Amino acid sequence: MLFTAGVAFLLPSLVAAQAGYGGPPAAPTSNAPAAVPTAPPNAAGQVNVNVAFNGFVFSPANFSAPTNTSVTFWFPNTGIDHSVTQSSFQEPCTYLVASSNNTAGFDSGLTNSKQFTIIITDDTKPIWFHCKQVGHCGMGMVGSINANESSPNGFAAFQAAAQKIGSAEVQETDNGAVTGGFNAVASLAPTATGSDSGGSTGSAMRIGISVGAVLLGSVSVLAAMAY
Ligand SMILES: *[C@@H]1O[C@H](CO)[C@@H](O)[C@H](O)[C@H]1NC(C)=O
Ligand SMILES: *[C@@H]1O[C@H](CO)[C@@H](O)[C@H](O)[C@H]1NC(C)=O
Ligand SMILES: *[C@@H]1O[C@H](CO)[C@@H](O)[C@H](O)[C@H]1NC(C)=O
Ligand SMILES: *[C@@H]1O[C@H](CO)[C@@H](O)[C@H](O)[C@H]1NC(C)=O
Ligand SMILES: [Cu+2]
Repeated sequence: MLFTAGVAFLLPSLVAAQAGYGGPPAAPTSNAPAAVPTAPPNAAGQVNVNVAFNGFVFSPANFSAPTNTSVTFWFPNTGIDHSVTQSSFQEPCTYLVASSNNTAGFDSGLTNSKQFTIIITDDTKPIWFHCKQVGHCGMGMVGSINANESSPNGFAAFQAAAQKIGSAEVQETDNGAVTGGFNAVASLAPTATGSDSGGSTGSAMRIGISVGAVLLGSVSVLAAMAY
């Protein structure tokens, strides 16, 4: 308890930002919406991505991740649904389906207040994705994993292609979550944020995780400040 209070004293803004895990809702300290479950710091072999935490963007939107990395997308509860929907470089705002064998990309479906995880299965191939909420992809709400910026098919070119579609973006059908995918696979539909801490003691565990995340967050903030 004293320890937690000490952390809160040192890091009031981080504590407020992390309150979505299980603490009481915090008053907004910036124009970020209140009670948004923000992505915790990355663990080994794992990357967290914020979905529209502050503006209609994935954050980070472009990164590399070795095979077997687990990538978890954190959806806010701001009243606007978003998705993580696999696409192709050629068609940034269109769900990827291979008509030849009827194989489909991963898709969280439009959702909020959830987390959605994909596992990288081939880090030698780029993975492209977008938000299917109509208008968002055209505004540049797209992302890539293991894209090669030195090739013609980099993230910058992908996002520019999405923005070129702009308001001409076509509304896609939403059939809910689709597991599977190309070069990265989802094995589960989105789950409630924090539900992986499990069971009837979940709430207490989430508070524990939250404090741990705040401590880790403070370490990375301090590390970042050192540079
Ligand atoms: C995208 O990520 C890759 C891999 O980390 C990096 O090499 C590239 O420079 C990034 N592209 C942009 C536009 O930031
Ligand atoms: C990925 O995980 C699978 C299953 O554990 C393992 O067989 C494979 O060797 C791993 N690949 C890499 C590149 O780590
Ligand atoms: C289906 O087609 C896609 C694209 O051509 C390919 O990447 C994938 O491996 C194929 N899947 C199967 C099961 O044949
Ligand atoms: C990235 O693309 C460039 C240009 O096409 C190519 O020379 C390079 O080998 C690629 N890098 C990787 C890691 O695939
Ligand atoms: Cu969106």
